[in-house]
Amino acid sequence: SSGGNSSHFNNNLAPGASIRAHGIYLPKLQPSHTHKVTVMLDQLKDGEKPRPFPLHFKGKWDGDHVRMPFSDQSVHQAQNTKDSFLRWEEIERSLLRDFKSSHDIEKAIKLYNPKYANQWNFDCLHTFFKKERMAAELLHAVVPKMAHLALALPNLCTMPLPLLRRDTGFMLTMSQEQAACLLANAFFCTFPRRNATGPRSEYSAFPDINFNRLFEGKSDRKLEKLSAIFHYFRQVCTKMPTGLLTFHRKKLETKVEWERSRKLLTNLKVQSTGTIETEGKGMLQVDFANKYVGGGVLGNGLVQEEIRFIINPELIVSRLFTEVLGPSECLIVTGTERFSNYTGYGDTFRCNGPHVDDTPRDSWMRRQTEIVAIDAIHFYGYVEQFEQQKLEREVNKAFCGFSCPDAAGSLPPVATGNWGCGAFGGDKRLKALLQMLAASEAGRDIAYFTFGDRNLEDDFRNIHGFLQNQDRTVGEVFKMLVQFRTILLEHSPHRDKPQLYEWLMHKLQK
Ligand code: AR6
Repeated sequence: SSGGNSSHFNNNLAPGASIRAHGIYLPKLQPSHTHKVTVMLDQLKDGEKPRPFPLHFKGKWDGDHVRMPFSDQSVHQAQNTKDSFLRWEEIERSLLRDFKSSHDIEKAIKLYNPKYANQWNFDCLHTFFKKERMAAELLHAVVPKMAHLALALPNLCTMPLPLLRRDTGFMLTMSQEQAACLLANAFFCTFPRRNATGPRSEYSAFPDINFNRLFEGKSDRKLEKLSAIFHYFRQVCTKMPTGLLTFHRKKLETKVEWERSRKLLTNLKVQSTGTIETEGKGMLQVDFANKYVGGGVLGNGLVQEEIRFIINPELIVSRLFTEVLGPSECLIVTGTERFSNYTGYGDTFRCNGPHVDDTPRDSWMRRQTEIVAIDAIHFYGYVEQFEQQKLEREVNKAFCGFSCPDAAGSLPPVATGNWGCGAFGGDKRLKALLQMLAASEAGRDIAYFTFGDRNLEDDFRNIHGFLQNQDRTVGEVFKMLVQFRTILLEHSPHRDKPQLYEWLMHKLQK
């Protein structure tokens, strides 16, 4: 095919210039063999909580579904006698207590997790409640409501939740209320079989979901995270949001032959100020993910992905059912709401009060916030990034995230930035080009946020303009990247290291 991509941006739009709202046509929401919907569709009403579907729980206790804590198969063997207890009954008894201090939260959780009573510590949670100005109010007004929300699980999540397994394209649509209920259960650590660690545990290929790790140890980062988590629960326990969320595990179906692609480059807007989540409103927003989605969100991690999961906590629900991502897979989550403001990054991250999200909803009642989790390769050196296999892996991963072959209408731009170039050690200039190729192949423009890097802003804008003016194709540029490795390997250590963009411009000068 030839180029002629329709584009959202004029080349090099001035910062702040407005971009056309996208006009994607959404088909009617209906379940299929690859799309589970856990609410009653014929009774959806704007502003009203969706009703769960089916009316009564149909149990599934197997390797294809989330093992629910209220299942009658979730039992706990007493130590001395042969008696067994329904774990859910213990959970109910335990959570219907008075929470006088954070120690009662610890006691409650340990009661139905006796195996871990000596392993888990709740030091961070206790520190949080000691420091928190609103501690008393949280304990008497919010925590009991969270407990009730957790205990509503058998009535709210009546459909067995499929595990989104490796290499299966699958969609799961649920209500924000169901997500809140699942998160309340994660907070109170009720999910069975999710605590064992080690390669042979049943869920070793899944991220962890119970919150115990967030409560332990001494960590200023976790204190900030807890603050955001309680913003979320305070909000949903006061006024439950009424929208829907979709989790879509997506796999690249047809391989792109990158060297042969004749697509032209789409448009780019690059700026050194702004963030993906704020300035990228209405666009497809990239999550610089771990293959275990959410990465260290329940531990000490606090970079781009973890921050996003903490301010949009409904993203954390994906950890319940999303198996580790394979090399050409991604997870797209649509509809999550932001509940916290923040400043800083990493150690300087501060949760800065509640956030009111007024993002409009689409015809599926989802907030129009589409986030795509793509995990880059963790690199430790420069040259290896240009190995053809690795270039292909990265560009395929990005293309899996950006492409939307069935969409009618023009796709919104991709809001991204230095994907894979922080914790994962990638080279920004290379990753910018690879994402540009993936977006061009997918026919979408890019809004690229360099996160304060002014040189990158100029350099990327220049090289993109240069290539676009010459009508260079995706295939031509990709081939040049492959070639650059030879240049790197051949260059004499006594001379300056060849610079990717300079070399490209030199080679392609017409
Ligand atoms: N908007 C735009 N750019 C940003 C933003 C933002 N909100 N936040 C950061 N950046 P990093 P990775 C820029 O390190 O290298 C997590 O633990 C900033 O320049 O989060 O792909 C995951 O779970 C930053 O240096 O992504 C994975 O385990 C750069 O983006 C791992 O980190 C990269 O952000 C992924 O690491």
